[in-house]
Amino acid sequence: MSSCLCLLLAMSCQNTPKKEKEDTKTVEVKVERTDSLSKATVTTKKTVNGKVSEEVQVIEGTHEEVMKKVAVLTEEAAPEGNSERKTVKKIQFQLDPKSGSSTSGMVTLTEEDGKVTFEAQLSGMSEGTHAIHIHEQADCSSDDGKSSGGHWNPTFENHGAWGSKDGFHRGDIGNFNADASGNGQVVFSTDLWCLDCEDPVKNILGKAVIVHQGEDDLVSQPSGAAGARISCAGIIY
Ligand SMILES: [Cu+2]
Ligand SMILES: [Zn+2]
Repeated sequence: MSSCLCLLLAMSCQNTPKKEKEDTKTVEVKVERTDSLSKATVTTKKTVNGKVSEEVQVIEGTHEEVMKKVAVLTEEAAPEGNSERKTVKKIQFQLDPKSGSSTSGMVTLTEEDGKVTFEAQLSGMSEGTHAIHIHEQADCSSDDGKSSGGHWNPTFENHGAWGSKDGFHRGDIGNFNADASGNGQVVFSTDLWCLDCEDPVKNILGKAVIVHQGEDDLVSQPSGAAGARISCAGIIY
């Protein structure tokens, strides 16, 4: 398994604008995580009187060690309370074929300004409509993808169309189309999710993305009768 799992945090701050030109500082942290080791690339970009400078630091070690050092460096570069912080989180991972299919793809999740955007590029499907959901667990170990559990449903509602008055699972993304070449794209945005936050009703980290062979009828309980699970990925970094 070689999926690129990265987290990107960007923070920018502006110094008190006494001067004519605004001084800005941006700290960008990219964390790549593998089973044993993590690597963080911390890029600090400064603009002083219109002059831009950039510094890059690379930290390697266990995930905990790396995240500790990242927190220290970030605080040094853009002290909390003394700078405007804006955090952009980005996680990218690969979808792997399941149930004997050859459906794979790339998912990019970005959180910015309280909104999570989900983007997936998929290939190797039959032409037509397919369902895509967030399921309960980041476990794609079984051949049929069922190790990922049922639909993620932290609010204990019925399965349904996203936003339905009659209820819907927070994992009910819905349907998308694959073209004649078997390629498809999903772009979805919501403020009901977050990446790695404290709210269990919003946090999709540790859950799974599942693509189905069939269409979600948006009515059948508990999961829209969408058929076999043909692709799976854990939302982890
Ligand atoms: Cu599903
Ligand atoms: Zn559902």
